Amino acid sequence: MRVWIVVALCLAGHAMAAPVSLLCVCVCVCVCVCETTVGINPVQIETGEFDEAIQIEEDFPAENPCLNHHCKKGKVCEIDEENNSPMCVCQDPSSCPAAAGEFEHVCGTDNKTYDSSCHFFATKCALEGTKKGHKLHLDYLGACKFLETCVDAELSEFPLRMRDWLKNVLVTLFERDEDNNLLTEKQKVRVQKIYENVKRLQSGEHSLDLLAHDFEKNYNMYIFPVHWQFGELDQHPADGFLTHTELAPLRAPLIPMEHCTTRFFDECDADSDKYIALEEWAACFGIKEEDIDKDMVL
Ligand SMILES: *[C@@H]1O[C@H](CO)[C@@H](O)[C@H](O)[C@H]1NC(C)=O
Ligand SMILES: [Ca+2]
Ligand SMILES: [Ca+2]
Repeated sequence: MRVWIVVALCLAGHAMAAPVSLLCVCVCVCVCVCETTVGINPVQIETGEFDEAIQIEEDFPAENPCLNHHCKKGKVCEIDEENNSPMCVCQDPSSCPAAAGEFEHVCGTDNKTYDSSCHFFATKCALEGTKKGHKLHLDYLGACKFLETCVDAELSEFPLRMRDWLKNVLVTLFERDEDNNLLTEKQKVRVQKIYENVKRLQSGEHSLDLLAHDFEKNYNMYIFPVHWQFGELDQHPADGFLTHTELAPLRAPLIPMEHCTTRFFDECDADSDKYIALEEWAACFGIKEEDIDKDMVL
């Protein structure tokens, strides 16, 4: 049985022009359990790939070296005719599948809308080696739009809601886990403690005062969720630092809804070295230095 977890979030922030800003949080965690009978049968996929291999073998005497040769986003495999070896070359954006709709659009840090992330990465690849290419990143999902500037008062509210959200995501994963192994045994033990705490806030909309109060009162409950999210993102490579690319899965869907996202993560990189270290990450979520534990991330 294969399990896909789609953790979709909507942290909808409605910053009002009025002095009091109303911010609401809504969390939707969808767990899709796709049985092999319902989803794509892996055997079928393998057969399909095999068919392709046979076809290519008709054209090339040796096995296609591009089979099983992985190229990073924005690149495709081509065979170097001279020595019949695979090489990754920039994908032509026009070879990207046409976007199925506006929801596939992405906005780059150049504030240009790209039809899809494929178009974006292909374009970025063509700029490889240039200063422009180095600075270009996928900023957020959806077409570029006007984002309000994040003022100090709003910025200070961001970690309150984000912390609460992280805790709720973990608890929800725990509740749905049963035997799906969404969490490791070690992680489960830690979440169990949060789960069993009846004083925990129910997910949903809370006033910022309540969130701030809960953080003070139940501080220990927030330590693990903050570490856990860091570990989920720090994978390529898992070195205790988050790059822009590693942070993207969290940032990209959040920015169109939370206009403080960019400023929050920029300032989280306290020493401005473009990497968010675990210490920096924990600090911007209000976790005390003595509670930072590298072992909790693994
Ligand atoms: C980015 O593009 C959008 C839509 O074209 C525009 O409304 C917005 O003002 C631009 N933002 C910046 C910072 O230039
Ligand atoms: Ca990393
Ligand atoms: Ca840093």
